[in-house]
Amino acid sequence: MKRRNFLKKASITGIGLAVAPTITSCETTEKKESKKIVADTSKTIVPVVVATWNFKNATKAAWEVLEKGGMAIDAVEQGCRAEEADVKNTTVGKGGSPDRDGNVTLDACIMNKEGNYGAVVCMENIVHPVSVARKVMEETPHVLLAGKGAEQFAVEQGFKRENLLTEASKKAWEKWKITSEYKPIINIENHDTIGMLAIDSKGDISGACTTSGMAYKMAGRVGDSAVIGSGLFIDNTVGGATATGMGEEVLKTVGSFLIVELMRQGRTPQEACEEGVRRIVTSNPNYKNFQVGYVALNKKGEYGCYCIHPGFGISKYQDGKQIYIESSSHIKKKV
Ligand code: SD4
Repeated sequence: MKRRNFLKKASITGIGLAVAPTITSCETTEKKESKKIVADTSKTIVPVVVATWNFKNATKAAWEVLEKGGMAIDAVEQGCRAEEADVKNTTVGKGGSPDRDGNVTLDACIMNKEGNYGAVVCMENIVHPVSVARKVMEETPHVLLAGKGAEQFAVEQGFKRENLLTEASKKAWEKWKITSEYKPIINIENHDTIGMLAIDSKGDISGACTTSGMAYKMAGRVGDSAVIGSGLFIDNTVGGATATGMGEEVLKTVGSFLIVELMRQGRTPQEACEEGVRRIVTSNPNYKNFQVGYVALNKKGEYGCYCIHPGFGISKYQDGKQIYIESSSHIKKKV
């Protein structure tokens, strides 16, 4: 089959409705209209972008790149930048919650269709770590820069230094300090990290992930989000996966790499995400006290998502339409 035909846009309506497999096995409830999304899965619908959580502005920004025929790598960078600049998101970029000493430290990575990867960890004072990660990928012989070195590189590349601690995040931190006993927080509510996967009209996939990490973490703590294979993994022959939640657990199971490898072996994105979560809950009896959520997208444009606790979901922009999809979860009721 000709590549162009293979990638041809398909209609969401039509014969496929009779077959009625959902485009994903996620619980595909559209929140606003509360209707089931069904599609003809025999055809591929590209371009498409999916992201952790309900990030409307981010998927819109990514879609604006994709609909003009832009590359997936540009789409995921632009999408992640939208969250990094949003001071209301306390888990990403400017306005992100600081560590327990009051310093905002950011982790971000990006991975392209050639399997190249760039990342920064524990970087301060720069609003857009995802763009610095891209510079690491494209302008250096390295893949990962940390701390002061990452910040210095960013400044050399023309990024401006800025205070990332907003009045609101400073106030919240000061409040936390009163009762915290200086203990880093591990809970299921500290979320809103963005992991994003996109396929462009050429059928190529890229991904990015960006976070300020766990709120009030220990100084120097690095989570999964910027670590290749954990918070993100892309293989342009298979698809991609990304993670949100308790980074330590994702790191220990190399979650995103695992999910991509499972898809390579024939699992659907949904099955692969479920297995990724299963690895964590079977090895950690404490799993009720933290959240992990995965999103996966294969090269056919099929996606899946799964998490430990209810409350996780993914945003998607495809075929000019934006939707939010609630994820099914290992634990069925809120604990
Ligand atoms: C981390 N995985 O640093 C990140 C946190 C996160 O939504 O995803 N929050 O562990």
